[in-house]
Amino acid sequence: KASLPLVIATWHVENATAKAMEVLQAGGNALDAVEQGCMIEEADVMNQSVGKGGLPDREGNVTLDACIMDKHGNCGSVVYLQNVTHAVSVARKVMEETPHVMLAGKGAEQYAYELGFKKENLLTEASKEAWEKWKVESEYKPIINIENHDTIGMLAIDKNGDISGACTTSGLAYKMAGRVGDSPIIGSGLFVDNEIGACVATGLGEEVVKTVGSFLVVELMRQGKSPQEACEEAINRIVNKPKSDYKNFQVGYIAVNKQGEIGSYSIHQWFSMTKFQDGVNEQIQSDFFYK
Ligand code: SD4
Repeated sequence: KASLPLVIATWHVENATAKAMEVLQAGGNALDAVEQGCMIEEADVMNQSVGKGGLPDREGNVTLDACIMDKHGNCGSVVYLQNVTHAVSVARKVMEETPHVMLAGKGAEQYAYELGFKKENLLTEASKEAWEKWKVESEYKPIINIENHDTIGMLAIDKNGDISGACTTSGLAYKMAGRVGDSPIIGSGLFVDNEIGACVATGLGEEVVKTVGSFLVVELMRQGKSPQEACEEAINRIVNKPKSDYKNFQVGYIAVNKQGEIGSYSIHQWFSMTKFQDGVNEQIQSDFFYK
């Protein structure tokens, strides 16, 4: 039996998994752990794909997508949230304090201010400069593994064996204004079923949405596949589509099951997962499809 608690996250985010583990070690539950873990990346201005410092859309707006899901199957999400760093915390409030699952744009922002979240300019000088440079050619194409760490998706199992997950992102750099990705869409960017396991996605959100990727991975685990097999099958669904353009985009999944077994798989090389278990906080390179 796997040793608990356990935290896994997309990409190379050891500070975030360390925070989550600290919460778990202090007796916190998996929900608190994933929220606080994700907040580390949201506040990190060096991470240009999450929260403050995120790369803007093609008109210069930084817009955030995030969601969270607990052991009871409750979920909350925010889409197209502007001027508030901790999108994952607003998503948690949507889950816990409102009769709704999803708040978008101005309404989500207004709700955040009512809760006492601070209004902040999320476009840092570095991200503004990158955008201005991009504008010269304004060529839009998905960039594979644009950074070594990216959207953060995190899954945790606490010492009681209960699972929660969260996901937060500024979405694709230079997306069209108004674009929403997979990350705040329950079942696509994230899915948690405390009986079975959980999955979170990263990469080109459009492709994840089209295959309802995270729900698919959890359902495959329900049918008996290991987390690794389930992630591989979900990637296969994308790359095996007739006319799939998979050579030009990345998608990666990480998953955990109720037994604490983990898996990860991506289309292209250099996707990684960070795992914190038994006192070891390590980056694990993911196996991948396109060799
Ligand atoms: C999106 N899935 O908005 C996110 C972006 C991402 O690695 O994960 N990038 O489509």
